[in-house]
Amino acid sequence: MQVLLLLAAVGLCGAQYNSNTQAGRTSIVHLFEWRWADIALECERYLAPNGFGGVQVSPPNENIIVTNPFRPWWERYQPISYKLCTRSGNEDEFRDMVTRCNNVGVYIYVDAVVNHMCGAAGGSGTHSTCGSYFDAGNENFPAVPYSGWDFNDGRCYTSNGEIQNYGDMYQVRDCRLSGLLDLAQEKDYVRTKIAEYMNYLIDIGVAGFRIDAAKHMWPGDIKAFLDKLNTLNTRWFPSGTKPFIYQEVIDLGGEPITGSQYFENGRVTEFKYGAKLGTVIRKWDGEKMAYLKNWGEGWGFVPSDRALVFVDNHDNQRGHGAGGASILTFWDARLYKMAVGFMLAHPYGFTRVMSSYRWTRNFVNGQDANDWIGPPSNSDGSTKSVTINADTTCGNDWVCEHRWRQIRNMVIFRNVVDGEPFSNWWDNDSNQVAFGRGNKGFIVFNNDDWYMNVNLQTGLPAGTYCDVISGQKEGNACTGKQVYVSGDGTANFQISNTDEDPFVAIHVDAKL
Ligand code: QV4
Ligand code: CA
Repeated sequence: MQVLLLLAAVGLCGAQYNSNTQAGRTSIVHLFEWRWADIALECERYLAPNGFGGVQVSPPNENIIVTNPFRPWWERYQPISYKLCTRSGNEDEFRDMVTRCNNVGVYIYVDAVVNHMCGAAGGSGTHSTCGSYFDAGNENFPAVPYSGWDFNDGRCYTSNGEIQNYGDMYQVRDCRLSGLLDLAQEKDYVRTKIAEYMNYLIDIGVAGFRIDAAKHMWPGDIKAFLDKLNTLNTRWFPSGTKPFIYQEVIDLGGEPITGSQYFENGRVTEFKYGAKLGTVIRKWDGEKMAYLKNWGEGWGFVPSDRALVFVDNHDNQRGHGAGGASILTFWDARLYKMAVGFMLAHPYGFTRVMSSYRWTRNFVNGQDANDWIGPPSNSDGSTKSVTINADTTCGNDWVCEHRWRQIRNMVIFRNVVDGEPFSNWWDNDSNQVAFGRGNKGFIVFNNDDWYMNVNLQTGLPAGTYCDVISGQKEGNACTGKQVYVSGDGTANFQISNTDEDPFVAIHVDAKL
């Protein structure tokens, strides 16, 4: 009995690593800067029918309005209060989105910006997305309320109050990140305000959180506010379910702050993943796909069940944050599809797909001077809706990578092979590689500069399979290439290095 009580207690306080996605749904998509009304529609018309498990939404809480430059995307990382109104919509629209997405089994993950408030130079007034008054210079945010006592100034010892040296973990946690007013999470009052905000969202029905700038908070302080959280809304989730937590900790090695310091709270973003995969697929630094044989922990990544993985994110697709030039994005579509395909086929980590908007880049000395440009918007700054073209792609400069056939079909592939082991690896000691997932799926890449023609053991039952990259199964036919698996599980694969997409993927749900 005592043991049972103890286990129950551990269960209630313990960290949340499970994504809370429905069984058979294994990925989430970040619908960066989308309006709540558009996300609700997308859950119903596209994400649910195609097996997506959830959506990471942009920060829903009130933020500063920045007009110079005009309405940059990053103004949403400068909170003014925890009221739910932003360019994505108001509280009613947020509630409607959560309800409608949850009702079709696609869950909502909120980007929680709780390390800081707006920048110190944010001024005073009501230039905020719900019109709440604030005074950044005096650290006064009456709509929370937070006042000067609630910030870390007394704990930061750098000359200008900024983080100056990432080699000093005290600075990184207690000083200002890019001038952003740094909240004192060691105060119970601040912990309580953060937990009240998160609980408000939990009660509406969200399934988890990305913890923004987790690296800039002490793991124990994060634990303290997470311990105050409710379990999820029982209208959609089993009673006692804890929110999924993934913490943004950029750990590329070489700093005192590591991802593993945050495991007690939940998963961490594994930034080495996209940086390395981009390097390999670009064939930089002498890398080749054959080296991916031991991808995952073998590359020095955090354990698979502690990792949230992605090829690119909203920061490093435009040169912010970490990863550098190797990061693949929709701008390099051919290589990007291969990278996302590899990620979704490989068992390592919990996967997040990026969905972006297009902007006009302006490279000055290798840096994009337009890295600030916000979402497609009207002249009054309001965000444009996501229109859907006849061919199912998106209009109004929304890229909708998650709707690209190759990516969408690999999201489905990952669902089909869920739980199956990494198997039947093959490589040519160069950039032609293949691997399977038990007897459910198989994928083959040709990233060399010559034709590929090989017979490989797939592990799959005999039959004719539709390649889900060049097409898919529709009715009783394939719209793209076909692959014939013989009785011994082998199949012939021919992939030209000049193919639009030089990779092939088959799985048991796309068998004729
Ligand atoms: C400017 C100067 C500062 C000066 C300050 C004075 O540059 O030197 O001290 O004014 O007030 C914006 C501007 C930045 C400006 C700052 C404050 O870009 O120039 O400082 O506002 O006004 C996003 C953007 C940032 C942006 C921030 C807030 O990337 O450029 O800053 O939003 O609007 C590290 C962290 C990691 C972080 C990553 C980008 O470890 O946690 O950098 N990633 C997350 C988010 C990211 C977000 C933040 C954290 C902050 O993913 O999108 O930053 O919430 O690696
Ligand atoms: Ca901090």
